[in-house]
Amino acid sequence: MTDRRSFVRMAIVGAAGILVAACDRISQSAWGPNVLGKAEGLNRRVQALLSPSSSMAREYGEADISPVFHPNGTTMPGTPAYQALLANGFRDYRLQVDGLVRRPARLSIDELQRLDVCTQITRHDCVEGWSAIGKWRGTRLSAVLDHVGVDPRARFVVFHCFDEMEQDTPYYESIDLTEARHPQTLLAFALNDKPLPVPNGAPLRLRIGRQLGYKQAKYLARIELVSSFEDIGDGQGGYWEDQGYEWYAGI
Ligand SMILES: Nc1nc2c(c(=O)[nH]1)N[C@H]1C(S)=C(S)[C@@H](COP(=O)(O)O)O[C@H]1N2
Ligand SMILES: [Mo]
Repeated sequence: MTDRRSFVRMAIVGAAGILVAACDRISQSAWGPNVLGKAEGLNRRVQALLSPSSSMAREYGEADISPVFHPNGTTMPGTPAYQALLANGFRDYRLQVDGLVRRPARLSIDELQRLDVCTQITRHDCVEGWSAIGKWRGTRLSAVLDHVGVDPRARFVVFHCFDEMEQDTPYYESIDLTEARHPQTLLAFALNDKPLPVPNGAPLRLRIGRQLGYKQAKYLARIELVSSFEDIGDGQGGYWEDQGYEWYAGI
């Protein structure tokens, strides 16, 4: 157990080092290396770092990037709203951010690019039994939350997508605020140094490092801050969760 812990801790410190290199404003974040440094030798804090709420997903090198990032699920949303945006090269795209926030916003990709942008190479694991490593570039969700100001009553972030799985049943997902504020949680607009391709969720998708593929909502239309997801879809927190999948899909 001790060996495993020190191994995991080394992995965390290593991942934090990569983040320092790859990301613009990690030092301002409570997750930065200062916190890791102070935690050295302090059992309780180290314990907290090893808990699922604060661990880092492994980051990879350029050489590990999969030659093809296999698309899965929806690969071309057929809804008129999406088709209209696509026809105009997503120039009119705005991410709507609302619900329990102080300043609801409609953010263009350009505006998102002016917030805290970060690049990471992480592995995507689908329950169907395939994995792919991709290089994602995107805005930290924590920066978007700070931009709009989260109401203290909010507990979850719900991601509403453009694609419908059945008539009037759009894909959706949700995560709690701890996962939302994790430094590896991004709203990604680029994959492997190119604008996010349509099959992989253009123009914007969620990337969370530590959970399975179905949590990584593509084709983001709207982000809603809520205190409960009881009234959304069938109330289980996501399209696949409504079909019986686990809400917390840790890898
Ligand atoms: N909007 C939307 N997001 C989605 C899906 C989907 O069908 N629609 N499929 C999910 C599943 S099961 C996986 S494995 C990944 C696939 O991402 P990819 O197409 O980039 O490989 O997206 C997830 N996010
Ligand atoms: Mo998946």
